[in-house]
Amino acid sequence: VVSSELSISSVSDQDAYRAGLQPVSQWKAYGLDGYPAWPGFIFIPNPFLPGCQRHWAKQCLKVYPQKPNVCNLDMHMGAEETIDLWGQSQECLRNKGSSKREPRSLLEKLRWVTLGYHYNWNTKKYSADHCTPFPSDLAFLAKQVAAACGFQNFQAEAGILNYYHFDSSLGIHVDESELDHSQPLLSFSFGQSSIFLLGGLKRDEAPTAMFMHSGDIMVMSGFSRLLYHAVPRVLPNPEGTTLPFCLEQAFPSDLSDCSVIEHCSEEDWQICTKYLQTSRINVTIRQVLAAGQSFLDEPKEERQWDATSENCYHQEEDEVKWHRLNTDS
Ligand SMILES: O=C(O)CCC(=O)C(=O)O
Repeated sequence: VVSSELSISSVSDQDAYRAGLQPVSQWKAYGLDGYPAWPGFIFIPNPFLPGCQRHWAKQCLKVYPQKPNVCNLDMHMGAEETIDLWGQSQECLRNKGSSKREPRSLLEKLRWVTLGYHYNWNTKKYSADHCTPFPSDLAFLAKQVAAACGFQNFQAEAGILNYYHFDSSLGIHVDESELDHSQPLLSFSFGQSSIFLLGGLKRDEAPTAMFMHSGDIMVMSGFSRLLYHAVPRVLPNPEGTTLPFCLEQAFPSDLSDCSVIEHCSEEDWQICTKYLQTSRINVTIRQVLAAGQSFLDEPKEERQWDATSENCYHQEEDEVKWHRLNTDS
């Protein structure tokens, strides 16, 4: 692991604060020995201000799953049934004990949400005719992080939110559907921890394993933008507590009006706590098109959004086939 330089002067302390982040001068950033330093892979251990992760975790559970955003449940439920996942799940989550046999709330059945240009899991493409407004608070957060990593012109155009439980994993893949690979892919994690595997340009190259904890940010750019990667394991946070300490910290009492961080009520936070004590949320944010670029004309049938599929690279524990891990062990 090697230290990585950040572009401290690209983000004012006020803009960092507005996004719920520490001043960039206080962040730590690391790269991996043997990988190009910039543009490359950058790991930033939790740079959020105390209490501010709560806002992002709550948005991922209460706000971003709402229409017009798209989620896996839309694939086999009617539109009116998925309108208010939060409202429909509150009671169930609030009363949840520790038994695995209790019925799962809709929020616990959520596997992914897409934002902006909605990723089509079947065609593995984005298209101009399936796009909804990207949440402005998340776009603002992404802009600050990208700028701190040296990407001043990053535009948040697509987001994929992955919702994990202790038995979930994410299969090996490359994020190559975006048409502009010169912009980074930003990844934010909240809740329980995970193991992240960063592989090579070829599927069978030995990966580097690293922990990702709540609040950690990962930036894949340059050479590492098209590296294979996967999440084979979700783990309880290393502090051994219900929630990691950084999520227990109370909201700052002095949030100014210009902040995109909103106060999270105790009632809402109790629901989030119930969810996050056994779950991890990962948000990846991508720029799809280069400035001035448009989607190339594609055959009509490929452009149509297939609402029947739930395909994605999520896997249940029993299905995971770890070619590398199997052959290594
Ligand atoms: O959950 C993670 O940490 C990785 C997510 C990811 O690889 C993706 O959404 O493409």
